[in-house]
Amino acid sequence: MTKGYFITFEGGEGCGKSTQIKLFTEYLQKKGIPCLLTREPGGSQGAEEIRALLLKGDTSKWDKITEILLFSAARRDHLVKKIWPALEQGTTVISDRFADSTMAYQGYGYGINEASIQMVNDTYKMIAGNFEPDLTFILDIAPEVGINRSMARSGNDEQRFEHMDLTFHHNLRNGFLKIASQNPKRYAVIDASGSIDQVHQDIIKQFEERL
Ligand code: Z5A
Repeated sequence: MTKGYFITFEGGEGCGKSTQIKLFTEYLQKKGIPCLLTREPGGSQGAEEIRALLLKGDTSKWDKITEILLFSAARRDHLVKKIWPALEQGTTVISDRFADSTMAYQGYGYGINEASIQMVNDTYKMIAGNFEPDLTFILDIAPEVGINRSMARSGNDEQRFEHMDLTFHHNLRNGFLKIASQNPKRYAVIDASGSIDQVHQDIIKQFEERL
C-alpha cells in the first residue's frame, strides 16, 4: 500500500490556517483522496490534555525549556497514536501546525537564541528521527492584520500566545520566512492577505505543482 502524504499548515496568529485547511480538505475529498485533518498542539487524546496546559493562562506560565518539552511530548503522542498509523494506511494527513511552529514560536519568537534553536532541533530528532512533512504551507501575513483577525473572534480562551507583544509576532513571522528559505522544495510561502478564495487558489496551485 502506498503511504499517504503528510501536509502541514503554518503561520502566525489569525493567518487563516483553519479556514484554508477546511477548504483544502474538501478539495482533496472531492478528488477522492482519503485524508485526515488534525492539529497541534493536540490531535490525540493525550496531546489534547497537554494542549490545555500550554494554551491557557499567563504568557509567562512556563519557562522556555519546559515549553519546548511540553510541545514535544504532545507531538510524540500525536505521531505515535494518530499521524504515523494513518500514513501507513495510505491516508493523507493534514495538520494545523506541526514542528515548524515550535521552531518559529519557541526558537525565534523570543529573539534569536542559538541554544533554544539547537534544543528545538535536538528534541525533534529524539521524538521523530528523520521524519518530516512532504509539503508545508506557510501562510504569511503582517502580524497587525492577523492579530486583529483573531482577536475579533469571541469565545476563545486559548489566547496565551496572542497576548505576546508585537516584537514577538514580528520575530515569529521572520522565523517562519527564514525556515522556508532554508528548504524551498518543501515549503510553499503563501500570501495570506488576499481574499479567502484567492488564498485557496494559491494553495491548490502550489499543491498541484509540487505533489
Ligand atoms: N504553538 C507553539 O507555540 N508551538 C508549537 O509547537 C505549536 C503551537 C504546535 C495554538 O495554535 C497556539 O500554539 C499558537 C501557536 C502555539 N498560537 N496562538 N494563539 P492554534 O493554531 O490553535 O491557534 P492560532 O494560530 O491562533 O490559530 P487560529 O486562531 O485558529 O487562527 P487561524 O487558524 O490562523 O485563522 P482562522 O481561524 O482561519 O481565521 C481567523 C479569523 O480570520 C476568522 O474569523 C476567519 O473568518 C478570518 N479570516 C480567515 N481568512 C481570511 C481572509 N483571507 N480574509 C479575511 N478574514 C479571514
